Amino acid sequence: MAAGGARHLRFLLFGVFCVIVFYFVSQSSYDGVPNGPQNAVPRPRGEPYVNQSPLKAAPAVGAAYNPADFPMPMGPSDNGWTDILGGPAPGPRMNATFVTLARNSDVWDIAKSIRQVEDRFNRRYNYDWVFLNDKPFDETFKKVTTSLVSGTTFYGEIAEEHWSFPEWIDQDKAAKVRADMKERKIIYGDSVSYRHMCRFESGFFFRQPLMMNYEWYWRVEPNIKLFCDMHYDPFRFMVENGKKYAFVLSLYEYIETIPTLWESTKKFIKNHPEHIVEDNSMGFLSDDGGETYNRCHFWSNFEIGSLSWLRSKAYIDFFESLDKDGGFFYERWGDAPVHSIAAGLMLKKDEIHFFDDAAYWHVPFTHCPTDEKRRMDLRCHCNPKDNFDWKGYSCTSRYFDLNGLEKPKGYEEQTK
Ligand SMILES: Nc1nc2c(ncn2[C@@H]2O[C@H](COP(=O)(O)OP(=O)(O)O)[C@@H](O)[C@H]2O)c(=O)[nH]1
Ligand SMILES: [Mg+2]
Repeated sequence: MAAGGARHLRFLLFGVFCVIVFYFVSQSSYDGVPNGPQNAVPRPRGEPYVNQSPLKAAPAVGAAYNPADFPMPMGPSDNGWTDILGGPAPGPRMNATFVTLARNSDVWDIAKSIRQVEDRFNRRYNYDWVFLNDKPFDETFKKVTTSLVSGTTFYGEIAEEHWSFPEWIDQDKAAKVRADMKERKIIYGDSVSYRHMCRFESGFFFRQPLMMNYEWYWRVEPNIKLFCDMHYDPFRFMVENGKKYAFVLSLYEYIETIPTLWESTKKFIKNHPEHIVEDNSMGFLSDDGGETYNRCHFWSNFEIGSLSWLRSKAYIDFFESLDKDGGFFYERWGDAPVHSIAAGLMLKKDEIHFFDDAAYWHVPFTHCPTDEKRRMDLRCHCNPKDNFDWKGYSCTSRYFDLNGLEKPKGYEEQTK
């Protein structure tokens, strides 16, 4: 019994000794964990990226290590906080900006769009973002969007003359049209603001004072999705390949919204033959050499394009001719067919580009690259079954045929 008691006492003493040793060892290790130098500041936007991670090689999984050698960034003032950005892509930047027209109430929908555009592309390129509104932007809109954009943000209020009825519009006639379209349940048919929006996007966004600082734009709408990584700079692609206008989705316009748009276009062609280029895309717009419009257009909620082209005399003459005809108010002309007809007639066909890599969704259509390898390479998260490109209501097949482009492998299976 006595020998057993002494053995127990020895075990007890040994146990206490171990606990004390463990306590000191663990205390001394954690005492040394700095939470990053207190004077560290996050990388200011636009400044070169410096890899602030510790140089020590990482220990093997499960091996002992000193936490002080591998400080974790727990807040913006800690070293390594900005490593998550992966650092800006090397190389030149173009004189380009994102542009969004939005209301204050669109803030959470545009936040979703920005997050995706940043994650898939801009976090490594840090292009600016211009926001335009017919009313002043509120503090929440500015705060949220600025926190999400990796480039510099700018906020512009649209002048009244760019968001109102021109004096030659007969208000009674316009009101009757709206009432009639409401009756016929035409989408946005009774909306005044939608008409101002379409006229603004057709004729004024590219000459807003803030936009005059840039040569290239990428239009982003609230509540869109971008499904694939963009490894290269699409603005630079446009510049280096002589492109002026780029799209991802194309389709047929509702004829009820544009019954006389083509008549107005033909009048413009007659009055300004000097603006119609050879080797244009009339074959995309018309099946009978220009007699009638087949309603094909590029969907303008996604666009990458040249602002200088939109500011050219040719484009401005076209917009002013349409604006005088009044169809933005007497019908419900959309900016998509207006931009598309202009691009189709005033740009050479090889100046229009289809951005297959920019996999994209805007309700209700999806562009998802047909080629499986491309989807894997670009870590796309779209379902190829949703791809609209080769369906009957898309005009993208026409664009491919007109330009002699080879359709991607497997497109036939996506036609239904
Ligand atoms: N500031 C402002 N932006 C608008 C207004 N109406 C539409 N927008 C913007 O114009 C773009 C197109 O409008 P949207 O409602 O998405 O039209 P849809 O895509 O044709 O269904 C979006 O970027 C909207 O945020 C408006 O009255 N004021
Ligand atoms: Mg939209």
